[in-house]
Amino acid sequence: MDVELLQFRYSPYNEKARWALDLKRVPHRRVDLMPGPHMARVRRLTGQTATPVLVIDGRAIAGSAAIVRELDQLWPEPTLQAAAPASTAIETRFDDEFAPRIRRKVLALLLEDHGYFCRIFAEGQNAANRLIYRALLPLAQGMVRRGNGITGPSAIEDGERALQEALTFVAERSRATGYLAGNSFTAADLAAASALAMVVNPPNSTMTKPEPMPAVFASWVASIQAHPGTAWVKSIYSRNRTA
Ligand SMILES: N[C@@H](CCC(=O)N[C@@H](CS)C(=O)NCC(=O)O)C(=O)O
Repeated sequence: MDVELLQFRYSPYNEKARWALDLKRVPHRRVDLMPGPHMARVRRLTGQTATPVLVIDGRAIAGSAAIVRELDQLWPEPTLQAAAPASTAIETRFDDEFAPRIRRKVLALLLEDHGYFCRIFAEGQNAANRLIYRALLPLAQGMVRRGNGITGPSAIEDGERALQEALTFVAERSRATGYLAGNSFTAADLAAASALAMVVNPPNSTMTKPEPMPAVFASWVASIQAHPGTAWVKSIYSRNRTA
């Protein structure tokens, strides 16, 4: 089978798709898209603009949950129990509630440093594309804010609240077995760890941010390092994030 992932490098939903592909050892290609210029290509394939998009033998699948389900059917081992209600409920909570709220604060802080924003989101592009992206960002940043619901300081404060709620949720929920749904790694763990990786910044991973991080972002990352939820994300990454 020919498998191609159209992705953004630093995105929780794209990380979910990458992680599922890696876990199941599915041979595939990854195409890095830049937020903004990605729209035409993704819309042509799927009728909407969000990444990740997985193309299997020419058939495009949009949405991380749909992708993980499809991968679980086509490559059942190891199972992510992507269709099991206990796992799906937690996955949906992270996909639809926690990740978008946390992402608002992440993007708002990153947009304070255009050089760093471009370094992150244009990584892997050629020099010309990087230059164009940097030049367009002052114009495009309004679109990024609007598209992600960054309406003002209250949206950013809410991102912090969501992060704390989500860290507490995983710390408590994983206490019994080390996992969020049952006693093995499922789509719930995949979604939660990928969402929290935006701020936990697990080392040596596809979500590790380039150094040096902007000071404000670095101190945010530092502020949660002692949280038991952060310890859970790091341990899940070191145990289950096979590259
Ligand atoms: N519910 C979707 C959300 C995907 C999403 O929000 N993707 C973002 C990146 S983090 C994106 O591609 N945004 C650009 C756009 O929507 O045009 C999923 O699970 O895949």
